[in-house]
Amino acid sequence: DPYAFEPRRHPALKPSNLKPFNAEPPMTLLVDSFITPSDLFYVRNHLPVPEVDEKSYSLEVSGLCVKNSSFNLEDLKKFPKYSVTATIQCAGNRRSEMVNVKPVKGLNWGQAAIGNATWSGARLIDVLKASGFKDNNLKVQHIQFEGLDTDSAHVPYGASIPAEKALDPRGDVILAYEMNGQPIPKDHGFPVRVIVPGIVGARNVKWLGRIVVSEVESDSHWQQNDYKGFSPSVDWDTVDFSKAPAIQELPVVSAICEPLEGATVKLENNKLVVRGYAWSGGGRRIIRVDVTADGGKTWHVADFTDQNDSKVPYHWAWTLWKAEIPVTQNVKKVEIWAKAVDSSYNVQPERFENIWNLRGVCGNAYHRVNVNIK
Ligand code: MTE
Ligand code: MO
Repeated sequence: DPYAFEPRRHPALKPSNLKPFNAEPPMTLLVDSFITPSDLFYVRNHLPVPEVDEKSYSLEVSGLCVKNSSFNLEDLKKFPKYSVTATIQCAGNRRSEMVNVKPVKGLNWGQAAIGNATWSGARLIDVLKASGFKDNNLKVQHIQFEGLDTDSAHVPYGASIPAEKALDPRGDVILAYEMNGQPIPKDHGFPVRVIVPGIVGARNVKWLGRIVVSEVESDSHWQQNDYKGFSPSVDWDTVDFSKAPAIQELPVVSAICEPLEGATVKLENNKLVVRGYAWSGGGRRIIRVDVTADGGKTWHVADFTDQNDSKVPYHWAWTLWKAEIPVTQNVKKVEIWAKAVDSSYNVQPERFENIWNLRGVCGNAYHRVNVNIK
């Protein structure tokens, strides 16, 4: 059984699939802490969890401008240890809302295929330099990653990121061996995973086995024929995956975590208390979250309850927010909407209709939640 090495999972995680395992935490637990506890962090596995022995673990580096090198865990721990607090989101987060427009192919994620953790490890650039890398060859365009998890034909999970992200001294790409101060849990890539802050979850390769410095993108299925966006009019008969770029930075997103859809809520001083998260890819900071409970006639600016230092150039972590919305006395039902604005003034689109795509990725329309007022 290829699934013989699956770890134990927190009972609060709600699976959308068991083999491979995919699950997300409840929304109210998600919004409770700026740092998502590791055992509540969503899990997205495409393949069985590989059994990796940390004593025999070895990371291979090869390709352009490097000499073939390998590093065991002790070697990686000798590099300066670097920590980064970064949010990781699956491209399919919120797919279940897009499905209301038209069916799509993909796991039916709610709004919790996202989490924020502190990751620690060696900088990718330090490991490349130790392999003889000198960044003076403009042929180097992509850094490819391979996982130790493989399909039944022994093909590993793989992905790549552009060289300019990988080599940016402020890009904070790390080969992490810790998550929230502990060895990375099995489900999240034990013993080593690459963390690519600001970039879609799919490129944050877990159980990292190989790094290839290259002129070209990874030829992996997940780089070439998945994790790409298309026009709402493209269907499975007309889709041409070679025509769309692979998703890297994700668009601005937010979600209401409290109250939940369909909940009956009590007002506090005639106000409705709404809490949620907001995040944008590429290190773009969240500058505002607007919330309405009257279809957009009046918008209320949410308070940020948790956000990293606003002076740093890149904002890899999410922002948690809270809004208190006055509701007129006799109103019995309201629909709450939330939308975030990032530091490039990108705003979420209003509706899923016009961003629908056949794989159900980048679902970032306004989040809408219906509640009954007690
Ligand atoms: N890395 C490997 N080796 N195998 C995988 O299946 N899934 C990717 C990425 N890295 C995956 C992987 C996807 S699609 C996502 S969204 C994130 O890991 C999920 O990370 P998590 O399970 O730690 O939340
Ligand atoms: Mo994903």
